[in-house]
Amino acid sequence: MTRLPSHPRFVSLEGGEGAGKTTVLDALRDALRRSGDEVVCTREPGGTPLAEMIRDLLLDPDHEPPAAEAELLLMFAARAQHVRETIRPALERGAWVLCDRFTDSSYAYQGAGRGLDAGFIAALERHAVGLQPGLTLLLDIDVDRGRARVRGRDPQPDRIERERDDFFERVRAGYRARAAAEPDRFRVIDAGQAADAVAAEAVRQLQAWRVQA
Ligand code: Z5A
Repeated sequence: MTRLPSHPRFVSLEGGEGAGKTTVLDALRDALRRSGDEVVCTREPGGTPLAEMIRDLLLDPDHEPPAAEAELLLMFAARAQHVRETIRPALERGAWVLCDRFTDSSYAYQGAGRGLDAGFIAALERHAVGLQPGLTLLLDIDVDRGRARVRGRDPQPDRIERERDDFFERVRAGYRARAAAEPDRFRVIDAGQAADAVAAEAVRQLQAWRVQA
Protein backbone atom coordinates (compact mmCIF):
# COMPACT_ATOMS: atom_id res chain seq x y z
CA MET A 1 0.00 0.00 0.00
CA THR A 2 1.41 3.42 -0.97
CA ARG A 3 1.80 5.79 1.97
CA LEU A 4 0.07 9.15 1.63
CA PRO A 5 2.18 12.30 1.89
CA SER A 6 2.48 13.51 5.47
CA HIS A 7 3.47 16.85 6.98
CA PRO A 8 5.73 17.09 10.06
CA ARG A 9 3.76 20.00 11.55
CA PHE A 10 0.45 18.22 11.22
CA VAL A 11 -0.32 16.43 14.51
CA SER A 12 -3.51 14.50 15.25
CA LEU A 13 -4.96 13.30 18.53
CA GLU A 14 -6.98 10.13 18.58
CA GLY A 15 -8.72 7.97 21.13
CA GLY A 16 -12.03 6.71 22.38
CA GLU A 17 -14.55 8.61 24.41
CA GLY A 18 -13.25 10.43 27.47
CA ALA A 19 -9.62 9.76 26.58
CA GLY A 20 -8.84 13.40 27.33
CA LYS A 21 -7.97 14.68 23.84
CA THR A 22 -9.35 18.16 24.47
CA THR A 23 -7.33 18.50 27.67
CA VAL A 24 -4.12 17.31 25.98
CA LEU A 25 -4.65 19.55 22.95
CA ASP A 26 -4.57 22.63 25.20
CA ALA A 27 -1.25 21.53 26.73
CA LEU A 28 0.31 20.89 23.29
CA ARG A 29 -0.88 24.25 21.99
CA ASP A 30 0.59 26.07 25.00
CA ALA A 31 3.92 24.26 24.65
CA LEU A 32 4.26 25.16 20.97
CA ARG A 33 3.20 28.77 21.50
CA ARG A 34 5.80 29.17 24.23
CA SER A 35 8.37 28.39 21.52
CA GLY A 36 6.92 31.22 19.40
CA ASP A 37 5.28 29.02 16.77
CA GLU A 38 1.89 29.69 15.18
CA VAL A 39 -0.56 26.95 16.16
CA VAL A 40 -3.96 26.19 14.64
CA CYS A 41 -6.18 23.98 16.81
CA THR A 42 -9.00 22.30 15.00
CA ARG A 43 -11.25 19.26 15.21
CA GLU A 44 -13.15 16.63 13.24
CA PRO A 45 -15.79 16.34 12.17
CA GLY A 46 -15.67 20.13 11.85
CA GLY A 47 -13.08 22.86 11.49
CA THR A 48 -14.85 25.01 8.85
CA PRO A 49 -18.38 26.44 8.84
CA LEU A 50 -19.63 23.81 6.36
CA ALA A 51 -17.85 20.95 8.15
CA GLU A 52 -19.34 22.11 11.48
CA MET A 53 -22.81 21.91 9.87
CA ILE A 54 -22.03 18.35 8.79
CA ARG A 55 -20.89 17.65 12.37
CA ASP A 56 -24.29 18.72 13.63
CA LEU A 57 -26.01 16.42 11.10
CA LEU A 58 -23.82 13.54 12.25
CA LEU A 59 -23.98 13.92 16.01
CA ASP A 60 -27.43 15.34 16.80
CA PRO A 61 -29.50 12.40 18.12
CA ASP A 62 -32.70 14.10 16.89
CA HIS A 63 -31.73 13.74 13.21
CA GLU A 64 -32.50 10.63 11.16
CA PRO A 65 -29.72 8.11 11.96
CA PRO A 66 -27.47 7.78 8.88
CA ALA A 67 -26.67 4.41 7.32
CA ALA A 68 -23.08 3.39 8.11
CA GLU A 69 -21.98 4.23 4.54
CA ALA A 70 -23.71 7.63 4.72
CA GLU A 71 -21.99 8.31 8.05
CA LEU A 72 -18.61 7.51 6.50
CA LEU A 73 -19.23 9.67 3.43
CA LEU A 74 -20.38 12.60 5.56
CA MET A 75 -17.21 12.28 7.69
CA PHE A 76 -15.16 12.46 4.48
CA ALA A 77 -17.20 15.33 3.03
CA ALA A 78 -16.43 17.32 6.17
CA ARG A 79 -12.76 16.22 6.04
CA ALA A 80 -12.27 17.18 2.38
CA GLN A 81 -13.55 20.67 3.15
CA HIS A 82 -11.47 20.89 6.33
CA VAL A 83 -8.24 19.90 4.57
CA ARG A 84 -8.85 22.30 1.68
CA GLU A 85 -9.97 25.32 3.72
CA THR A 86 -8.16 25.05 7.05
CA ILE A 87 -5.39 22.45 7.28
CA ARG A 88 -3.44 22.91 4.03
CA PRO A 89 -3.44 26.74 4.17
CA ALA A 90 -2.17 26.65 7.77
CA LEU A 91 0.61 24.17 6.95
CA GLU A 92 1.58 26.16 3.86
CA ARG A 93 2.16 29.30 5.91
CA GLY A 94 4.32 27.36 8.38
CA ALA A 95 1.85 26.90 11.26
CA TRP A 96 1.48 23.77 13.36
CA VAL A 97 -1.91 22.13 13.03
CA LEU A 98 -3.21 20.24 16.08
CA CYS A 99 -6.25 18.26 15.05
CA ASP A 100 -8.66 16.59 17.49
CA ARG A 101 -9.36 13.43 15.42
CA PHE A 102 -8.59 12.85 11.74
CA THR A 103 -8.85 9.95 9.26
CA ASP A 104 -7.77 7.34 11.85
CA SER A 105 -11.14 8.00 13.53
CA SER A 106 -12.92 6.85 10.36
CA TYR A 107 -10.88 3.62 10.28
CA ALA A 108 -11.60 3.05 13.98
CA TYR A 109 -15.30 4.05 14.18
CA GLN A 110 -16.71 3.36 10.72
CA GLY A 111 -14.18 0.62 9.85
CA ALA A 112 -13.58 -1.38 13.05
CA GLY A 113 -16.71 -0.15 14.85
CA ARG A 114 -19.32 -0.42 12.09
CA GLY A 115 -17.59 -3.05 9.97
CA LEU A 116 -17.09 -1.00 6.78
CA ASP A 117 -14.36 -2.13 4.42
CA ALA A 118 -10.92 -0.61 5.10
CA GLY A 119 -10.20 -0.59 1.35
CA PHE A 120 -13.22 1.65 0.77
CA ILE A 121 -11.99 4.02 3.50
CA ALA A 122 -8.47 4.00 2.03
CA ALA A 123 -9.86 4.94 -1.40
CA LEU A 124 -11.74 7.90 0.11
CA GLU A 125 -8.63 8.91 2.03
CA ARG A 126 -6.53 8.81 -1.14
CA HIS A 127 -8.96 10.68 -3.37
CA ALA A 128 -10.65 13.15 -1.00
CA VAL A 129 -7.89 13.87 1.54
CA GLY A 130 -4.42 12.99 0.22
CA LEU A 131 -2.64 13.95 3.43
CA GLN A 132 -1.64 12.27 6.70
CA PRO A 133 -0.45 13.70 9.97
CA GLY A 134 3.29 13.39 10.58
CA LEU A 135 2.58 12.48 14.20
CA THR A 136 -0.49 10.86 15.76
CA LEU A 137 -0.88 10.62 19.52
CA LEU A 138 -3.26 7.81 20.45
CA LEU A 139 -4.69 8.28 23.94
CA ASP A 140 -5.55 4.75 24.90
CA ILE A 141 -7.99 4.09 27.72
CA ASP A 142 -10.13 1.27 29.01
CA VAL A 143 -13.63 1.70 27.54
CA ASP A 144 -15.44 1.67 30.92
CA ARG A 145 -13.17 4.32 32.41
CA GLY A 146 -13.41 6.60 29.39
CA ARG A 147 -17.19 6.32 29.24
CA ALA A 148 -17.49 7.01 32.96
CA ARG A 149 -15.55 10.27 32.52
CA VAL A 150 -17.88 11.45 29.75
CA ARG A 151 -21.02 10.41 31.65
CA GLY A 152 -19.83 12.55 34.55
CA ARG A 153 -19.54 15.55 32.25
CA ASP A 154 -22.37 15.19 29.77
CA PRO A 155 -25.99 14.39 30.71
CA GLN A 156 -27.05 14.51 26.98
CA PRO A 157 -24.89 12.05 25.01
CA ASP A 158 -24.63 12.63 21.26
CA ARG A 159 -25.74 10.02 18.72
CA ILE A 160 -22.43 8.13 18.56
CA GLU A 161 -21.90 8.29 22.33
CA ARG A 162 -25.16 6.31 22.65
CA GLU A 163 -23.56 3.24 21.06
CA ARG A 164 -23.06 0.11 23.20
CA ASP A 165 -19.82 -0.89 24.92
CA ASP A 166 -19.03 -3.62 22.37
CA PHE A 167 -18.94 -0.95 19.62
CA PHE A 168 -16.37 1.04 21.63
CA GLU A 169 -14.34 -2.12 22.32
CA ARG A 170 -14.07 -2.67 18.55
CA VAL A 171 -13.09 0.99 18.08
CA ARG A 172 -10.34 0.65 20.68
CA ALA A 173 -9.03 -2.55 19.09
CA GLY A 174 -9.10 -0.84 15.67
CA TYR A 175 -7.00 2.04 16.96
CA ARG A 176 -4.47 -0.25 18.61
CA ALA A 177 -4.11 -2.29 15.42
CA ARG A 178 -3.46 0.87 13.39
CA ALA A 179 -0.88 2.08 15.91
CA ALA A 180 0.90 -1.29 15.80
CA ALA A 181 0.92 -1.21 11.98
CA GLU A 182 2.38 2.32 11.78
CA PRO A 183 4.84 2.72 14.66
CA ASP A 184 6.71 5.57 12.91
CA ARG A 185 3.64 7.81 12.98
CA PHE A 186 1.83 6.72 16.15
CA ARG A 187 2.78 7.22 19.79
CA VAL A 188 0.47 5.41 22.20
CA ILE A 189 -0.09 7.14 25.55
CA ASP A 190 -1.72 5.53 28.58
CA ALA A 191 -4.68 7.88 29.05
CA GLY A 192 -5.80 6.16 32.26
CA GLN A 193 -3.25 8.22 34.22
CA ALA A 194 -4.02 11.52 35.94
CA ALA A 195 -4.73 14.38 33.50
CA ASP A 196 -1.42 16.17 34.31
CA ALA A 197 0.60 13.02 33.65
CA VAL A 198 -1.16 12.37 30.33
CA ALA A 199 -0.59 15.97 29.20
CA ALA A 200 3.08 15.90 30.27
CA GLU A 201 3.69 12.66 28.35
CA ALA A 202 2.00 14.09 25.24
CA VAL A 203 4.12 17.27 25.42
CA ARG A 204 7.27 15.12 25.82
CA GLN A 205 6.36 13.12 22.74
CA LEU A 206 5.66 16.26 20.71
CA GLN A 207 8.94 17.90 21.74
CA ALA A 208 10.86 14.76 20.80
CA TRP A 209 9.08 14.73 17.43
CA ARG A 210 9.81 18.42 16.90
CA VAL A 211 13.53 17.90 17.34
CA GLN A 212 13.60 14.97 14.95
CA ALA A 213 11.14 16.33 12.31
N1 Z5A B 1 -16.12 10.26 14.62
C1 Z5A B 1 -16.29 9.18 13.77
O1 Z5A B 1 -17.09 8.29 14.05
N2 Z5A B 1 -15.58 9.14 12.61
C2 Z5A B 1 -14.72 10.12 12.23
O2 Z5A B 1 -14.10 10.04 11.17
C3 Z5A B 1 -14.55 11.23 13.14
C4 Z5A B 1 -15.27 11.26 14.30
C5 Z5A B 1 -13.62 12.33 12.77
C6 Z5A B 1 -16.92 13.28 17.67
O3 Z5A B 1 -17.50 13.76 18.78
C7 Z5A B 1 -17.52 11.91 17.42
O4 Z5A B 1 -17.39 11.63 16.04
C8 Z5A B 1 -16.77 10.86 18.17
C9 Z5A B 1 -16.11 10.01 17.10
C10 Z5A B 1 -16.89 10.31 15.87
N3 Z5A B 1 -17.71 10.05 18.85
N4 Z5A B 1 -17.62 9.45 19.89
N5 Z5A B 1 -17.85 8.86 20.81
P1 Z5A B 1 -16.70 14.57 19.89
O5 Z5A B 1 -15.57 15.28 19.29
O6 Z5A B 1 -17.72 15.40 20.60
O7 Z5A B 1 -16.34 13.36 20.85
P2 Z5A B 1 -14.99 12.94 21.42
O8 Z5A B 1 -13.90 13.25 20.46
O9 Z5A B 1 -15.13 11.50 21.81
O10 Z5A B 1 -14.81 13.90 22.65
P3 Z5A B 1 -14.86 13.59 24.18
O11 Z5A B 1 -15.82 12.52 24.53
O12 Z5A B 1 -15.09 14.89 24.82
O13 Z5A B 1 -13.44 13.03 24.49
P4 Z5A B 1 -12.08 13.76 24.77
O14 Z5A B 1 -11.99 15.07 24.03
O15 Z5A B 1 -11.05 12.77 24.48
O16 Z5A B 1 -12.08 14.03 26.31
P5 Z5A B 1 -12.06 15.42 27.13
O17 Z5A B 1 -13.20 16.32 26.76
O18 Z5A B 1 -10.70 16.01 27.14
O19 Z5A B 1 -12.33 14.81 28.57
C11 Z5A B 1 -13.54 14.16 28.86
C12 Z5A B 1 -13.85 14.33 30.37
O20 Z5A B 1 -12.88 13.60 31.11
C13 Z5A B 1 -13.75 15.77 30.87
O21 Z5A B 1 -14.70 15.95 31.88
C14 Z5A B 1 -12.33 15.86 31.42
O22 Z5A B 1 -12.23 16.81 32.46
C15 Z5A B 1 -12.14 14.45 31.96
N6 Z5A B 1 -10.74 14.01 31.87
C16 Z5A B 1 -9.90 14.18 30.82
N7 Z5A B 1 -8.70 13.60 31.08
C17 Z5A B 1 -8.82 13.04 32.31
C18 Z5A B 1 -7.91 12.28 33.13
N8 Z5A B 1 -6.67 11.96 32.70
N9 Z5A B 1 -8.35 11.84 34.33
C19 Z5A B 1 -9.62 12.12 34.74
N10 Z5A B 1 -10.52 12.85 34.03
C20 Z5A B 1 -10.12 13.29 32.82
